[in-house]
Parts: sequence; C-alpha cells; structure tokens
Amino acid sequence: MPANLTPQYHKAEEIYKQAKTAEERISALEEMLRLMPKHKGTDHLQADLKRRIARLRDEDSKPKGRKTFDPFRIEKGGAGQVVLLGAPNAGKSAVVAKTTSAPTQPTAFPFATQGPIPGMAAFEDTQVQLIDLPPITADYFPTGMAGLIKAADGALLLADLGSDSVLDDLEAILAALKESRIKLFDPGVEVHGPTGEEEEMLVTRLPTILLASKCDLPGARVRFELLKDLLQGRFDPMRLSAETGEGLDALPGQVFRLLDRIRVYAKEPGKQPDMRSPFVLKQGQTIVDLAAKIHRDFPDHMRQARVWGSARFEGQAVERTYVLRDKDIVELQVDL
Ligand SMILES: Nc1nc2c(ncn2[C@@H]2O[C@H](COP(=O)(O)OP(=O)(O)OP(=O)(O)O)[C@@H](O)[C@H]2O)c(=O)[nH]1
Ligand SMILES: [Mg+2]
Repeated sequence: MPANLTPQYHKAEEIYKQAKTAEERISALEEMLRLMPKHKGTDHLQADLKRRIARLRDEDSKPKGRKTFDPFRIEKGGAGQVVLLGAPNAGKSAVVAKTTSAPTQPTAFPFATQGPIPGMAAFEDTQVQLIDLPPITADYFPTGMAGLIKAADGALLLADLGSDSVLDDLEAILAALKESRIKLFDPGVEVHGPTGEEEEMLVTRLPTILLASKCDLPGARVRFELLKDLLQGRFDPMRLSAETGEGLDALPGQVFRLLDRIRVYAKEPGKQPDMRSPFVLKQGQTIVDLAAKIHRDFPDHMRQARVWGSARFEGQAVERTYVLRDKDIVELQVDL
C-alpha cells in the first residue's frame, strides 16, 4: 500500500535534513509524525520516526562534553611519564608526595586517590614525571585508566610489605592489566622481547620497577624474601619506605634509567654549552634526532657536528648518524 505522503510532510522532512541541533531535529521529526497519514501503509514509517525521536531525546539528555574531556589524559613532562600502580593503601600517594610537589598525600583509608595526580621528581639536571593513580584490584579498575597506563613510558608497581595479601594483590593487578592488554616487565630481569602472542594481541609492554613499599613495618623482611623468591625471573623488587626514606633518594635516578633516555647538551660554535637544560633523547638516537629536537629546520641545514664526551677525542667531527650517549656535549653548525 503506497504511503501517500503529502507535500507538507516532504517540507518537514526537508527541514529535518537541514537541522543543525538535536532540538531542531526532534521538533522536525515530531512535525513529520504529525503530518504523516495514519493508515496501515505507514505503520512502519511511523514506528521508525518514533524510534528516531526517542533516540535523539535520549542523547540530548546526556551531560554535554562527555566525549571530549578525559580525566585520564595527562600531558607528558620531563624525561618521561611513569605511572604508580598498586593495591589500595600500598603507599603510592606517599611515594609521589615524598618525591614531588604534587598535591597528593598518604591517607589512612583505602581507595583514597580517585584520579591521576602528576608530579615532577628531580634527578640531577632533569626531571621524571610520576603519576599517582587510584588503586587496582580484581574488582576495581577505573575506566580510562588503562589508556593512561598504555600511554605512559614506564611504571612503578608497589607491593605492600605490610600486607599479608601482598602476593595475591600483585597477581590480581597483573591479571587486570593483562585483560587490558598491558604487560609490565622488569628490563633488568626479562631479557627476551615480546612473545609472539603478545605481538599478535598488540600488547603494550611497560618497563617497570617493582617497589616493595613500607619496608619499615614489622614482618616486612620476611615478606620481602618471600616476594623475591616468588617473583624470581619476573621482577627484582626494590625495598622502599616513605616513612624512613629508605630507597627514596635513589628512586628518581632509577626511574630515569628505567626510561632508557639520555641527556645531551647543545652548544653553539664558539660558545660554552648550556649545561643547565639538557635535551632528553631516547637511547640510540643520533645527531639528526637532536637537531630535529632543537629546531625542525636544523636537520636539513646542518653543516657539521662535533661531540665532546663519547667521541674518540674531544670535539671530534661526527656523521649525522652518530649515536649519542648520556651527557654528550654536541656542537651543531647550521646554515639557515
Ligand atoms: N609504615 C609505613 N606506612 C606507610 C608507608 N607509606 C605509606 N604508608 C601509610 O599507608 C597508608 C596508605 O598510604 P597511601 O600512600 O595513601 O596509599 P595509596 O597506595 O596511595 O592508597 P590508595 O590511594 O587508596 O590507592 C597511609 O596511612 C600511609 O601513611 C611506609 O613507607 N611505611
Ligand atoms: Mg593514593
């Protein structure tokens, strides 16, 4: 049976197609529904219109800006971004509070930290970014957190030496991360690269230091030995106490080494190098990478580069593919 739609109906449909907002669309659809001849042949069309109106109303009532604001997106800073992972009360906030000036603090009750809180920890003349995070358990893994963890450059995994369930808690965290295709590994222990399965599943691998926290507490020594034994071949735990300060001073340096970065100081010909603000590069990067970091036009206009530090002799002229080392000083001669 033909629908026999009227010219008025087609006019309303035209308005609907040009509507810009959800509100305009809804009112145009309502008009179309009103103008539609009501008979058996239009049953389908009527139902379809009602569905579209309902769906638009539903979308329109949701809070605005949901899609664009992601509380778990933190701009990277310093030599690299490292996330703090651990069970509730493991001492994540205590570590971040003691090593950075981030507005976070240890709290006696669990699940205290509700969102990511970044801070910068100083290491010699550079900084590493630590991000305090909510805890992870078998039942608790806030949505959005996996994205932040995947985007990070490394992780500090805390194991609470004051807790009897420390091993179960760790396994629960590793399992929850695995669900999100995240694999933590200790680069000092695990020498092989990603497995075939990990590559196939597009698993994100994060270099990680396992921090055995609260090593000042009673029973901590026994639990530490247990942990060390049971994690052998996977992680080599490092003792830490935010209370006594044990292990805290060394932490930023360990994080820097975990990130596999180097610091390079640039100098202009005839001038002293700027030793206050190193450029941070990845291990294995070259003169060209440094040039690009200083200015995007530099790589194409470089005439000569000289290196102090890792070169065979001081001030040696090197190729643009020369691989730099930590603390090298580089002079770039550029014709712009
Ligand atoms: N004895 C001792 N207590 C600590 C240490 N670090 C943290 N604590 C205490 O443990 C409790 C939890 O510390 P937080 O740093 O808030 O733990 P968290 O991992 O951030 O906890 P959530 O935010 O709930 O995930 C607090 O009462 C801290 O004072 C430590 O090294 N030694
Ligand atoms: Mg916390």
